[in-house]
Amino acid sequence: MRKVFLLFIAAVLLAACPGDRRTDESRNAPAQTSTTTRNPQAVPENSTAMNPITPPQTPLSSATAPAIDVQLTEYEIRMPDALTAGPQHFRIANGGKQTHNFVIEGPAISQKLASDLSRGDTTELTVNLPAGSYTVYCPVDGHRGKGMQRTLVVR
Ligand SMILES: [Cu+2]
Repeated sequence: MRKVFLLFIAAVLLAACPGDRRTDESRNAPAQTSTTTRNPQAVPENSTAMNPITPPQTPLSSATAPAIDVQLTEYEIRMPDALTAGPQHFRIANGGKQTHNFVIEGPAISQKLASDLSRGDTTELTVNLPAGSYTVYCPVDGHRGKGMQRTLVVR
């Protein structure tokens, strides 16, 4: 019986002492782990994730945003009436049945697609447009006189 009591007391003492140490350790441990886990996970990963994302977005948006859709049909050219001066990127699609082309003539430039667009074809043309009034038309056959001509104002 005495051995049992001694073991019981010893067990209580052992349990009490580590219990105090555990509380001391637990007070220090969570504070260290929380600060150490927050620093490497939250701050550097977010900062490194933000850095590579933002630089590609700027050149992509600046290169994609100015794209101007142009639709060529019988016998009409659908595109904006006014544009901002500077380099403009046209995405020209032949949405009609016949072959078409795209000419833009202005104070300083005259551009034409190197080859005609067959039905369903799409091509892209980048032109640096100074401010002024431009004429856009289709030079194929008599398309220009049938309606494939319009005025473009660049400011
Ligand atoms: Cu045409």
